Amino acid sequence: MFVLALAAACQNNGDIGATGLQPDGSYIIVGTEFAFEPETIQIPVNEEAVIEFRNLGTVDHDLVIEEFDVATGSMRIGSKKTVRFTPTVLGEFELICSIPGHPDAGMTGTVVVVESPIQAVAQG
Ligand SMILES: [Cu+2]
Repeated sequence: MFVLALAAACQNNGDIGATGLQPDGSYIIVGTEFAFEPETIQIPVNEEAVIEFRNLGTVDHDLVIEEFDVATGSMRIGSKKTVRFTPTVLGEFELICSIPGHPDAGMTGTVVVVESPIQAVAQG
């Protein structure tokens, strides 16, 4: 049972490409109705974080991390945008799609700022 579930999860991951931490140290976050993939990312403190947000949904979405003044603005279907910021505090911070109704529908996530260096976690 567990193996089957894992295989299904990897297959889904393949459909939208590899999200989360990339080999170059940047991150990819995908937005759909109504969720972020991955829902949680870990980034090292005092290092520039580079996050590419891709809207792979069927309506407009955005990505906002209020704590770090990050906001992509409303993003059209199929578009992507890269944001950069340097966190200087440790902790867990909310990441949301600020379009009305979307956070309540589940478009929220968490940015965890940790001591660097962090270990790459295998995806999928
Ligand atoms: Cu949204």
